[in-house]
Amino acid sequence: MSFPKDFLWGGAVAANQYEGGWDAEGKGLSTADVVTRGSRSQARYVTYQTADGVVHADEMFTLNTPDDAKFGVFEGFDYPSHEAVDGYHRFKEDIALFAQMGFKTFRTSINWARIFPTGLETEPNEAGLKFYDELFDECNKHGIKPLVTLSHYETPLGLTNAWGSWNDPRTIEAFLRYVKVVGERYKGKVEYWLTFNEINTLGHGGWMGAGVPSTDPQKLAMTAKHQLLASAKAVELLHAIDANNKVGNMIAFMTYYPLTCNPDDIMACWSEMNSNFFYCDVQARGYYPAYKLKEYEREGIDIHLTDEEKETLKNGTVDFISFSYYMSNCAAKQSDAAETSIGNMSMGFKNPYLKASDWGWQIDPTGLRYSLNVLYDRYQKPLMIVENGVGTQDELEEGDVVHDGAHIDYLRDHIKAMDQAINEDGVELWGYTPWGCIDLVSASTGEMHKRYGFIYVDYQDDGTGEGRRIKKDSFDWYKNVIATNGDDL
Ligand code: BGP
Repeated sequence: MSFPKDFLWGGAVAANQYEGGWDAEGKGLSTADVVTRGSRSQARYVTYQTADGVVHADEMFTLNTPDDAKFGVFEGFDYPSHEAVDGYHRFKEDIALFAQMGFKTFRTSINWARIFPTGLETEPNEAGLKFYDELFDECNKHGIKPLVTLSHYETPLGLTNAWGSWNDPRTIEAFLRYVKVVGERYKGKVEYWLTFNEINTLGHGGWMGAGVPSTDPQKLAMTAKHQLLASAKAVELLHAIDANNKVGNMIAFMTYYPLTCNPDDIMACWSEMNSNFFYCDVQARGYYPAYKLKEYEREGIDIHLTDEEKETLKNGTVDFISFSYYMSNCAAKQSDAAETSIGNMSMGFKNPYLKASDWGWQIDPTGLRYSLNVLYDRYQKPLMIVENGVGTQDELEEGDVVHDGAHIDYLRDHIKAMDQAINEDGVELWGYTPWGCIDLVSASTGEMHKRYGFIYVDYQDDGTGEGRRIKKDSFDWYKNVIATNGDDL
């Protein structure tokens, strides 16, 4: 067992799931701020009003709103991102706890709407910039390198209301204005950047990743093109601002296995894997892959890719590839025999060899080793695992203890798989930031009781609790993992 000497152990959160302070000090609304709480059986809804004055709440993943829809916050709905776990006021306490665990890096996002409240302004909001100055200073003070996602499901809502957000190419310019401001402001404080969180979720609908209230394939293809161009330009821009900057992409890697050795299932699996690879192919290789262009052609989709845009994609390839990994799934052309399996924004068939979490996500450490190899072999670029973990319902017991053995078991097995990928297979892996290192609001359900953290936060789904931070059993376990650089699991 040996991890590289300067391996970046840490943890990850996102602004909208961690900070709260939704309207603090000039912050505008982001797309996450109009998404209601859901539950395991009830999906999350997005709120908006139509010209006739009627308020609507439609399902986030299948959203197709009328053209006159204006998105906003309406009374009578519960919006979990508004308070989240109050990181906005408590980040110093939290970073001190991360430092106790020995974090080398901390992944969080900048909430774009703190800096440009509607996305349309030409001058940034100084209070928002100052907040992240303090946050990054606090990290650096403890020797923790910030790993910053520029866009993690929190596009300024003003862009959606003005012109349909990322479906419109003007959003590329708005984004680059923001990237320039934060790149220059945090020069010397932030060296590791990620462009769009899980950019491939655009394959499942436009709201979460892009604030586009549509599932129309032509619109989603244009939205994807605009984000891919913006990502490439952001890479160039951040390199120009500081040659030390390292800029990565971020994809949700949903490993698929063929359900059977039926060649039709192999092809179904290949096609599912391509939906993982497509965005990464463009961001890492600098051009649209042939299989995607043919798919667009078949479906009558035209993305009007110009020579200049091709050049932009070529010049803005990423320095490293980052991804989230939670689970694997099986693919089949069709199967009446197997049960379906849900997952991190993916659907598939159940794998009889795997167990699943309480939320049905199939647990598969070997799938992580496989994924690391597949990605490294395909792109030959350094990798970072920037999300990994299992959501559980943890109990705060008397005496302020939380026995979260399920987290420890999950993470231990996945770290072993990383070790094998590095030491037996030769994969270059820079770092590991397990998801929700402190409990936070779930992205898919908005619930508090789906917990990933090393640190328990005593907020409950009904909004009760004081937000106290309590170390779980996994806190000391992970501290020791980092102290021994992965030798003692
Ligand atoms: C990823 C997102 C995160 C995060 C995680 C866990 O898709 O990037 O924001 O929340 O999944 O998902 P959930 O919160 O739904 O359990």
